[in-house]
Amino acid sequence: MKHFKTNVTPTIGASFSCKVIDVDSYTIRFQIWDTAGQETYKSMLPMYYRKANLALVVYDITCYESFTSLSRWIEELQRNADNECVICIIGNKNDLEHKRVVDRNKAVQFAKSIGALYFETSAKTNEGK
Ligand SMILES: Nc1nc2c(ncn2[C@@H]2O[C@H](COP(=O)(O)OP(=O)(O)OP(=O)(O)O)[C@@H](O)[C@H]2O)c(=O)[nH]1
Ligand SMILES: [Mg+2]
Repeated sequence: MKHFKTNVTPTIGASFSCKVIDVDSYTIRFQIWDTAGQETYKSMLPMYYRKANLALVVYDITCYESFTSLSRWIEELQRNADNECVICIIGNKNDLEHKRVVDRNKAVQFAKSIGALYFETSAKTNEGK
């Protein structure tokens, strides 16, 4: 297992990675842009998601403010992204269940209300990978 780093620095601008997976007889090549969450980089965002097929909008289940700010990010996304873009909300850090402040059902309902998918993950334990 890869070592999970806790002292990571915030993303600057955006970073790119690629993931190839085989599904049945198809090979799917994901081109993934991880954009920076900091306000300073906000104006750069549309150039990364304008032609995107899928957007993963990640919040922290231990930080209520990250949940309430989802609607702001999603409005922005819907204004600029392709109509066909699938939106998926991710509740991350679910290894910290004891610190959870966002009720899972509430998050599921919110996702449903905007026609988004919903998953919970942990970048630390790889859950929901
Ligand atoms: N326990 C736990 N900590 C996490 C998890 N994911 C990220 N972290 C920690 O949360 C902090 C922020 O993580 P980042 O990956 O920098 O978050 P980010 O959303 O990419 O931030 P920006 O790059 O500024 O947009 C770091 O200290 C990480 O180690 C997780 O699943 N579980
Ligand atoms: Mg980052």
